[in-house]
Amino acid sequence: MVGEPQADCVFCKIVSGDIPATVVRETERTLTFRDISPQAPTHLLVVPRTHHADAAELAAAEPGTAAELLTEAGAAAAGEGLAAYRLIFNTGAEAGQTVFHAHVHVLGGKPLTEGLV
Ligand code: IU
Repeated sequence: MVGEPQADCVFCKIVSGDIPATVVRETERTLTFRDISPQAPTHLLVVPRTHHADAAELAAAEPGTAAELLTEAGAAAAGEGLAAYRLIFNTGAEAGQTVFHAHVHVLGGKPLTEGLV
């Protein structure tokens, strides 16, 4: 069923607690944790508790949860003391998506003015 946990999904396992993660925020619908391989001094991931392959699929199925990824990203950035930050939704393998459970990267803590990629 749409949104159901997937046995082979690492983020579903983080949501269920089967795989540990450093969780910084949680809501009824989302979890925010530190990326295991940080690309900036602050690198967080905000994920829905439900399983959807990418952000567009999440938005189609659960627009309220998709919006909450953004409010949680902002709240998490504020919690990290970030005045400026970048949000990234990699969508599709050719765009660099490696985990096919919707997520937004929250990156900050260093200048990010050198371009998008
Ligand atoms: P991507 O947008 O699918 O490329 O991002 C996946 C991210 O998930 C990537 O930055 C990984 O470092 C991160 N990650 C993680 O934090 N914990 C894990 O157990 C695994 C991946 I697997």
